[in-house]
Amino acid sequence: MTDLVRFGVAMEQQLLDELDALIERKGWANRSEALRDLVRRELDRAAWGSGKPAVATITLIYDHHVRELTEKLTEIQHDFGDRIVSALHVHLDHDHCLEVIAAKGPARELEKLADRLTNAKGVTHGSVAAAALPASKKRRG
Ligand code: NI
Repeated sequence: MTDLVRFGVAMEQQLLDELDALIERKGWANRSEALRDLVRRELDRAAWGSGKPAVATITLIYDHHVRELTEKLTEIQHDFGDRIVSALHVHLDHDHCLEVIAAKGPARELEKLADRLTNAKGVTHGSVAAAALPASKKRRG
């Protein structure tokens, strides 16, 4: 773990009580761990839509009988071919497919990719989990 820096936080008693209740529910070890997680989550949210490096998984459920939908989803993925790391396709039942796509690149581009896929007509479920790509000490340039 990298060096930790201590700092003081002031907040209203009621807000602190709510934070402690949340910590209990979510299973964080302590307030510091909770604040670190919450700050990271907010940084991920802020990075989304920026040019910063990010990773994302895009989950889709769709009815493959919808006319030209499968072709459309494939075409979108080819447009972003160099951003897609891996894709998993599961034939859920006679009608439905589940697709999980892992992508890496500038957050703004991943957002575009996710929007196009999840908004495609016939996609019944679309969700995205995104995170700012953690800085790597080994990465150059
Ligand atoms: Ni399928």
